[in-house]
Amino acid sequence: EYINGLPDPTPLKEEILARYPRKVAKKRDKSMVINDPDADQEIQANIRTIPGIITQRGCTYAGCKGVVLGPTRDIINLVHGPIGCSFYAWLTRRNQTRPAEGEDNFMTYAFSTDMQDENIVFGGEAKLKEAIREAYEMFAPKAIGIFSTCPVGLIGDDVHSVARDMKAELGINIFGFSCEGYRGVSQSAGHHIANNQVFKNVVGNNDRPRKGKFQVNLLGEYNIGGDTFEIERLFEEAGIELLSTFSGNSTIESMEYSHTADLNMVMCHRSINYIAEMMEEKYGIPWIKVNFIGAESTAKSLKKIADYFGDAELTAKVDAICEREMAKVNAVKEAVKPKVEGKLAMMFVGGSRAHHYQDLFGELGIRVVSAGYEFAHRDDYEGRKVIPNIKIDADTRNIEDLVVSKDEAHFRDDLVAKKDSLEKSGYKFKDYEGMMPEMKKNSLVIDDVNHWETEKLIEFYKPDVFCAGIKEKYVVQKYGVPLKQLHSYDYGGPYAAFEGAINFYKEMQRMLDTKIWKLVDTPWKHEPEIVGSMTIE
Ligand code: CFM
Ligand code: HCA
Repeated sequence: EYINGLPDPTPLKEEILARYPRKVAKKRDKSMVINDPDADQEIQANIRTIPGIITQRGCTYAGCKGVVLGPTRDIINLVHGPIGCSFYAWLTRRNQTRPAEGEDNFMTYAFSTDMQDENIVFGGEAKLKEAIREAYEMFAPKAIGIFSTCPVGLIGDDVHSVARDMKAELGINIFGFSCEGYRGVSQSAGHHIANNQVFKNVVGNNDRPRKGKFQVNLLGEYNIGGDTFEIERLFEEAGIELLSTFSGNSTIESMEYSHTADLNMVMCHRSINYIAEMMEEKYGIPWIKVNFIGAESTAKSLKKIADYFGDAELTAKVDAICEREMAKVNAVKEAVKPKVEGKLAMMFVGGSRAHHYQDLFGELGIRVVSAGYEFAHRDDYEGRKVIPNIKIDADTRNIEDLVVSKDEAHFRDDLVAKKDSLEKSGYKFKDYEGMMPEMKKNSLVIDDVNHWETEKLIEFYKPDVFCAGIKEKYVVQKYGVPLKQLHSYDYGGPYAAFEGAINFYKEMQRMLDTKIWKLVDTPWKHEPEIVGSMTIE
């Protein structure tokens, strides 16, 4: 049965829940929502994955070392732990960088203390100090970050005291992260730890005098497949000075003076909202959400920035850029759209792209039947209300009273109701966009989807394209369904901004306008499936 152009997911959800043990079913039920954008729906998110379930999630170390600090090219990111934690995170994320002639770039290296049994038994601090000295002698970096893996916390090595000692000994900036993999329930805890330490140890260390008229930072953009380069180009043309990106194509110096910005733009809210809020609280820098995935979203985001500054010349430049670029984008879109329109897509990734990429699919008329995040929080899903926020005159405002919707906090309806009068007295409200209010009625939203549910989704919807990561890719493709990696972009990209949209349209045509996937054959299509029974309660 179709409702609103989408198949009714009720039987699918029932089938999935019926196969689980009772307690598991009760839990999963709350993380699977048949969407209704007009209703005030809640979803369960950011909770521990049920043991035994094959999750898509990663660990806290991945969120801290890989995601937030990974793209910093001139900080030596030294991992304190067994070599596997470094090896399996080595150059897998496709975050790109462009150092100027003579500038440091350590991103191609994997720095590790290579912990051995002996260090687990007798402690690894001495080895860590040696590794820091060695890295300093060989590379003379401006800064070193130390990242804790699971055993570090278990044996009690104190990376922070090592960092203090070595900072005193070597005279460079050295800081540690207690980002052991098992902390928290996913990568998300690692983002938070990374944000706190970068804010504490880096931001504000350099009061570089103002250079541009409009100075901004771009937060939560990691230059996967060159996305940041595309956005940087647009800013440059519009006369917006990008001080620092956290952390795609960044330098430590740029982060040190990032507090001199007029405005923070937040692209991936999930991974970096903490720095945005801390900068607002300490330096009075307001932040707005932007989305440069999708041509229309890019134009909208550029206009949002111009609106913020309220400068006629800037607005005119932005308008001209958008008009010129949209003409190019539309020409490709018109060619591709008829070939892919009406197809079905689903996407299960991370904590923001499963939402942002829906704009690109929407532009091509591809229907998103089901989507979800790996580790987002409720606000990333539900956030639909305007969130009141302090602006500029920070010290005359009661910040505590007004900063809402952090993590699990419920929206403050009372403040929303007072929106008009608060605005009159100088508060600025900002849109708090989320996945569910922007998805169609009757689509299926699933948090922390697991391997088995993925298979059920494919059998039920028979999607034309499935978007996820490397762990899902080949299983899905063996079903005869093409999988587009929205993490690494496979070997493609950039997909951000206008040029990125064009690249993505062409990629969708390549993947969807072909019969090749129908030819995929697998043994389980012909041989009977072995159905296991689940009896654990
Ligand atoms: Fe933000 Fe990201 Fe994402 Fe993320 Fe990630 Fe990534 Fe992602 Mo992979 S920071 S939440 S922790 S947009 S690494 S660049 S692709 S899961 S959707
Ligand atoms: C991470 C990084 C990751 C993994 C991608 C994937 C990335 O979570 O540790 O599963 O394909 O984008 O590189 O999200």
